[in-house]
Amino acid sequence: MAGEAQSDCLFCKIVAGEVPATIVRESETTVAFRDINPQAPTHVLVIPKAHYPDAASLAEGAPEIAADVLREAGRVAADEKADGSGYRIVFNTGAGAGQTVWHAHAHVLGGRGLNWPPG
Ligand code: D5M
Repeated sequence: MAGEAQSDCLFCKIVAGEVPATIVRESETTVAFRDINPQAPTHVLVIPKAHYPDAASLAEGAPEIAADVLREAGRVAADEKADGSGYRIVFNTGAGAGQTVWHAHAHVLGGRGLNWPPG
């Protein structure tokens, strides 16, 4: 069923505490933790605790949780003091866009200048 934990999902395992992560924020519906391969001084992933494969399916299936993810992303940026100079929230969607984990996640990137267009 939509939103149910998947036994083969890395981020579901982080939510369950079965895989370690450096958690920086948690809410009733979300977890935020540092990316294992940071691309900027601030690089935090914000995920819904419920399993949805990407941002669009999250927004379709649980729009209130999609909003929670965005709110928490903003709070991460503020906690990290990345909100003054600007930060980016990225949802890679699909293999061609670089998505490698099929559990919706917002990358929060900041703490350095960010080029546009992205690569
Ligand atoms: O982003 C998936 C991101 O997940 C990528 O930047 C690496 C990160 N990652 C992978 N495994 C871990 C663990 N165990 N902890 C923290 N971060 C992790 P995508 O947009 O799907 O490429």
